Amino acid sequence: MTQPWWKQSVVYQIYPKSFNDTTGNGTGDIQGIIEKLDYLKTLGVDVIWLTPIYSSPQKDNGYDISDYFNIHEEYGTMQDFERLLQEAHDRGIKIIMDIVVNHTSTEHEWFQQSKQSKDNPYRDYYFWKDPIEGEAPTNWESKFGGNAWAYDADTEQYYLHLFDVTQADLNWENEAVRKSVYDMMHFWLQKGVDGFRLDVINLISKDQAFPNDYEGDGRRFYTDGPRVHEFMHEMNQEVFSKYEMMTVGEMSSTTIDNCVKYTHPDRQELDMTFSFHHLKVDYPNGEKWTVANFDFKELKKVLSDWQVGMQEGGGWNALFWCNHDQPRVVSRFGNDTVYHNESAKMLATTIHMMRGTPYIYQGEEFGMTNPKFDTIEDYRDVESLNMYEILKEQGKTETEILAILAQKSRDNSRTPMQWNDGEQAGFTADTPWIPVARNYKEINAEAAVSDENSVFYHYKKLIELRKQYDIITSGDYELLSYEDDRVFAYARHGEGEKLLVVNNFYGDETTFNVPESIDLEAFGSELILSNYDESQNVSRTIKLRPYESVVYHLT
Ligand code: TEU
Repeated sequence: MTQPWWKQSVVYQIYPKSFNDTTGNGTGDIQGIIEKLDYLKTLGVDVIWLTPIYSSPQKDNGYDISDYFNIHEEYGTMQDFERLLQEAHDRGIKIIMDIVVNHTSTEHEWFQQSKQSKDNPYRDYYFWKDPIEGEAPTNWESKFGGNAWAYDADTEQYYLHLFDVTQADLNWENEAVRKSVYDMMHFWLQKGVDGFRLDVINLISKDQAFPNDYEGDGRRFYTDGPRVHEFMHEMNQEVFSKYEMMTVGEMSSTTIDNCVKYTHPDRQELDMTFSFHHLKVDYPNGEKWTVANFDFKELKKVLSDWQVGMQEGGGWNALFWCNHDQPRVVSRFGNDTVYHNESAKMLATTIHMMRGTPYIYQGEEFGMTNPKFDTIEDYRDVESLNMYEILKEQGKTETEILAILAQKSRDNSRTPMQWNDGEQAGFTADTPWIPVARNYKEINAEAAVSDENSVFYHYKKLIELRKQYDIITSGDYELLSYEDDRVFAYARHGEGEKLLVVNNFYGDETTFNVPESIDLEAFGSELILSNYDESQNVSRTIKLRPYESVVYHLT
């Protein structure tokens, strides 16, 4: 069966601010991306996802957009962007843009107009509400801490901001807002971009009664909200359906049912979704801001529920461990010291062999780690800095807070790309906007590219395998090892063939018994991937060394 191209693709996420600085101002830029396209070509990725490069006051590193039609100065010009697109296309690499339309920066012209007066034509581009008994209209909480409504003294009303106070939520009930957004989307598609990643797109439809939430933080009144599928279908019809493109929606606190709806081809909404439940297995009782080990069984269960649920419903997953909001996976679910290479490769195999489209976040391909910052001075992220204050107010000590941030901060993934072992890891000639992680002399792209056993070549191999074995895209997923305390094993079932994927998630030796339901005698088998020099061929009992990971193709 021929698959849409985006099902057989691997996407590479670039966070431009931390990728490669060519001007020496400490911040990455578009020219810096162009310089590294050959590196990405060597890795073999099909698509680049660029996080926001539009004009922005950078309160939330570009997720606060003040002008959707221009490039943020520090990153370069529209000509630079057009060259990047051309150079990428010349190498057979596609580019998708990050579309942030749940909110704009409060410096956006629409908001500047909107706050002028109650009867300004742009007033209804945002949500403005009167105070209730002198207080905010609802008790909803901002995702970055505090109440989600901000008071404007001039017009004596509150506006809604689910994120930072400078990120005002757009009113999607207003047709003019929707029309403006679709026009902007056409602008970028007509330039030739190949698709969109849509930021928190499942939050755009709010319950218009704006109820107080006495059981939670308000999210149930806007997550996968009342009109969201209608809006997504409209967006598809007005925009996506007119181009050969891919779309991936970022879904905050969503459900399998909703993601099936977003991505089932018959419904014509989106191609695939990011969901985050597998990255909450180190949030005990849902609490992110604690130091905690991850719950391994829960990790297997959540990933497997999403694999099976989306498969049965006819939807499609985006597969990922890392992005610019998450800690580095080798520090989180692997071992970033003694078994750095083994565990980074094992984690890569675990996610890439599942059903869906894999995403690699810059630096993940050679095992970048959390930086282990030990002073608040090193942090830059608005969420981390807000939480620092909030945790302090809650009575936590400086040491406790720093330990929490070292594990949970979004800055863990935002430190500069470690290109080589030179000054500032080759990222910049000046002082980087955020410090480089201290381990750059050992962990860097140049070292990885010059070592054929590196994590880099493991990722390259995973991308090649996807092109060679259709079953990686099309096979049905089945979890084989829920009860096992160390092993995450699963099968992919195709017609007359199978993949058997067996991963030891811990630093001790262990064995795995392949369940009788897999009739090993009926198949020939080939070891197609391993993270050790010599791994055994398949047998009923598979012996595994620390973090060992093997993939067998049964035919
Ligand atoms: O993130 C949305 C989101 O809900 C998160 O992953 C967020 O970082 C988390 O809730 C914080 O605890 C997207 C972007 O990826 C993120 O960088 C932006 O800050 C956010 O939207 C607002 O645009």
